[in-house]
Amino acid sequence: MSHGLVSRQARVRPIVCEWDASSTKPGPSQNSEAWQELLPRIKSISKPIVVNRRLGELIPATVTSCVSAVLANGEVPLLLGGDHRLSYSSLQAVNSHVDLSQVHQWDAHHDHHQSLTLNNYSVFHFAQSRLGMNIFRHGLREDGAPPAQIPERPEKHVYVSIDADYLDPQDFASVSYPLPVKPSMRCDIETLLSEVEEVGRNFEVIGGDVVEWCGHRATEKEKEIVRRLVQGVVDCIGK
Ligand SMILES: [Mn+2]
Repeated sequence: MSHGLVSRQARVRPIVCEWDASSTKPGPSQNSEAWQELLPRIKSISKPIVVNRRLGELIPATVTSCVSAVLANGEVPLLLGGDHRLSYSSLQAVNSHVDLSQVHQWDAHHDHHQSLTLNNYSVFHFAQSRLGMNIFRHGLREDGAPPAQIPERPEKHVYVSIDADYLDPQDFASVSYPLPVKPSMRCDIETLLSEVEEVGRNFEVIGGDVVEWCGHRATEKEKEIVRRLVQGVVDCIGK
């Protein structure tokens, strides 16, 4: 452990990766400028690691290496995407550092489709079948999700994965795959932050990601929502 590099004020290390690993609709791949504009306004966060998009097909492996290095340094990784496929790269690293078996996913979709390839709509199918993770979902309104499994042992560490399309498209439209919210549901920033906070109160959050945001076409109001979201996640996972 290199304690000299870890300050109590800033335990969270952002890893910016403006790349769509598998999305057919590009959007979150153009996020570098949006994250660059937003990160200086986030309190208690370390200097970001920016994954250079010229690495191309090597990016998923690079993300795994970066997350692993951040954990080895005693910090908490926060991956800022990019698309949801990248969460798998982060989970692979986290899974090799701690006994992790639960992911909390905020997302309109389950991203748990059976597919021969690992992509942004099969990522949690692979996280469950290959990494043995239980996925606990918030804000889901896509049909056909497999039920969450009851963990066999008490959870200690959890990972939080936030897809920006969790948010109600009436308030937040800068995503590639918006889904309307059902009348019985509330998927606003306040609900999201209170659920993240509750997860943080009950478990040690070992890492997280915010993905699928199309920052390049976000309004100022939407950028402020994402700023609050990232700050809330940082406050939760950096304590
Ligand atoms: Mn989604």
